[in-house]
Amino acid sequence: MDNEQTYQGPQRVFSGVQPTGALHLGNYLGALKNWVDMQNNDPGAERLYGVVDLHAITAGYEPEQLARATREIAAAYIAGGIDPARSAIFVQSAVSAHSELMWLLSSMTQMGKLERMTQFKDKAGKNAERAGLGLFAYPVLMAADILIYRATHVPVGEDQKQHLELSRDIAATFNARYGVEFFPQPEPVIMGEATRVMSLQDGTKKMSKSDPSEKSRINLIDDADTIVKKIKKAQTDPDALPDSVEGLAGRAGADNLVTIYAALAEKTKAEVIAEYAGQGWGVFKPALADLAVEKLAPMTARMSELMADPAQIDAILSAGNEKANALAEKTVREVREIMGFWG
Ligand code: AQP
Repeated sequence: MDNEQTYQGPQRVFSGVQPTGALHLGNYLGALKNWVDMQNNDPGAERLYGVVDLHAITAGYEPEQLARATREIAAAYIAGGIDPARSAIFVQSAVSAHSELMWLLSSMTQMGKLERMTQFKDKAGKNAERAGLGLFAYPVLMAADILIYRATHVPVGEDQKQHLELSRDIAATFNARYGVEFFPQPEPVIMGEATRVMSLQDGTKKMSKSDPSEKSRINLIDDADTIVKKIKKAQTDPDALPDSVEGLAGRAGADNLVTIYAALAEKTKAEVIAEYAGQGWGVFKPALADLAVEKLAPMTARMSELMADPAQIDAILSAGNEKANALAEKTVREVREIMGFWG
C-alpha cells in the first residue's frame, strides 16, 4: 500500500472561513492577515485555504446567496494577499472527501467531548434540543477539513482553539486505534495582537458575522464613510487612554480599539499606548478610522474588481479544487485502507 504511515512531507497549512456573510475585521486580523504573513515568510510550506461552505449551512442561510457569498470570501482571500499561485483557494463542498472523512472520524468522536464545545453552547443557546445535528457535529467536520490534508499548521483566531484541540484529539485517537502514525498533530497558529477582535458595540462579545447589529463590526466591503461612522459610534468609556497596557484592564471597549489599532499598524499595544497615553477618544477614534480606511480601502477596491468578474474567481476556485481533490482523495483512500474497508 502506498500510504505514508508516518507523515514526512512538507509543512502543510490549512485554514478556512465559512461563507456566512461578509468578512469582517476580526476574520481579517485573526485569520486572513496571518495566512498572508505565513505565505510570504515560509515559501517551503504547502498551503490550502478553503471557503468552508458545508459549515455555512449549519445555521439558517439563504440558498440563493450561498454561491455569491462563497465567491465573495474567495475574493477577500485574494484581495487580502493570498496568491493563488502559491496557495490553493478552493471550495469545501467541491471536495467530497471532507464529508467522507467526517463520517469516518465521527465513529471515534465521543458525544461528551462535542457537548463541551463552547461554540455549540453559544450558537445553540437555550434551545440545544432543537439545534441541528450539523451544528453539533461541526467540530468533527472541522477536524476532517484539517486532517484530510494532514495539515501540520492551522492559523486561526482564539475562538477556534477549542475546536483545534478536538482535532488533535481525534487525530491521536485514530493513530492509537489503528496503530499508525498517520495523522500529524495539527498545530494551532494563533498570532498577532488581535487574536480575538471584539464587537464595536459590546467589548465583551466577539465580533461576528452573525451579530444582528451591523454597527458591531467593520466589514471588508464597508466604504470609508461607513468605517468612520462605525468607529465613531464604537463603545468606549469616559476616561482618556491610560499610560500603560495594564490600565486597559476592565475597559473592554477601550482595550478592543487599542488592539485593533495595534494589529492594523503592526505595532504592539504598548507602542500604541505610548503614543496615545492621556489622549481622549476624540483624538484616538479619528486616528483609528484613518488607519482602518488606509489599510482596508485597497482591499475593498480589489474585492469589487474581482466580484465584477465572477468567471475569474471561478477559474481560481476550479484550479484550487483540483489540487485539493488530489490531496484529499489520496488521504481518504489511505484511511479506508487503514480502517479495513473492502476494496
Ligand atoms: N472576532 C474575531 N477575532 C479574531 N478572529 C476571528 N475569527 C472569527 N471571528 C474572529 C477567525 O476567523 C476565521 C474564520 O471564522 P469563521 O467565519 O469560519 O467562523 P467564526 O469563527 O464562527 O466567525 P464568525 O464571524 O463568528 O462567523 P459566524 O458569525 O458565522 O459564526 C477563524 O480562524 C476564526 O478564528
